[in-house]
Amino acid sequence: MMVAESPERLHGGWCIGSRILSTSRPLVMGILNLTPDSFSDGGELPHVEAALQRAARMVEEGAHILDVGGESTRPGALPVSPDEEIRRVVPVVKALCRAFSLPVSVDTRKASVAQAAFDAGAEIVNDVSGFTFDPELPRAAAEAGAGVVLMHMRGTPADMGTHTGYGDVVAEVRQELQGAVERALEAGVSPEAIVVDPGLGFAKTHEQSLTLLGTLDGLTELGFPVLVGPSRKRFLGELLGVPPQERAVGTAAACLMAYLGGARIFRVHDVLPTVEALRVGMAVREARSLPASSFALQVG
Ligand code: HH2
Repeated sequence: MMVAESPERLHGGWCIGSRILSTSRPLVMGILNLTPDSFSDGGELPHVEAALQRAARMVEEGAHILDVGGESTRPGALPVSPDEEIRRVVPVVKALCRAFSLPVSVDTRKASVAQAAFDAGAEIVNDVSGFTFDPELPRAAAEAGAGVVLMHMRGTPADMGTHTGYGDVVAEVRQELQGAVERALEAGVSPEAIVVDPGLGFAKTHEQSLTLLGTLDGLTELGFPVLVGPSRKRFLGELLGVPPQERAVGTAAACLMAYLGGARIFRVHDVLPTVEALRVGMAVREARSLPASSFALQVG
């Protein structure tokens, strides 16, 4: 099935249950990893109170969405049982929904975990497998009316490093994301609920991640808002020669480049630097669209 028209252009936003998040301005998704083994922040949020404190700071810094994860997807991470993932995620989702009014997303590949998170108040499912891992997940998302992030990956976190053989990485990622979109639509997910993500670092070499970051028009053509997740990733570490906790500036730069290339949602650990970079990007875009005379008036 071809997507003839862009839901983003038609509706100007991302429909999540009963709300619409406008994508006319960039949206920042703050990462809350409730895992002992995430690549950059594993073990930092061992209890609900720590997650609430981190979330409060993210909200203050300008986050629009909070993304809660209970299973690391770093290369070689050990799989987590659904029960353990639910045990990690659900109390935090409940507490976040009580404390804040912004939408909470659950980063999971599993229908049972997503369902438990929806029951606890989550409104988005962020699936790094692009609806390839659990055949029950698309229907669970459709029935909940959830927003859906479909990320591109090949293989699993355990073996994705061996799946980087692309001819044309942009064309192939676009085509495989189109397949993910079709799985979502067939299960009854509304087109306006869908966001696509190139999956930076997932079955991608450093060069492939950079190519995707610089060629996002290949994905915006699909007609859905594009999310990117460069945060603290290894391709930035390779470039900058710094450890994960020192990659916030590189992350903000990557997000700004992606924003100028058409991405609209940015999944990050360090909210403030990315919010500030995006504000500069927005101001430059707005200034460019002003008539020359009004610019002269402003500076004169
Ligand atoms: N990256 C990670 C996890 N989830 N979701 C989307 N949509 N896009 C991404 O790029 C993405 C994602 C990996 O980062 P992180 O959560 O920091 O690490 P870990 O998987 O080790 O918990």
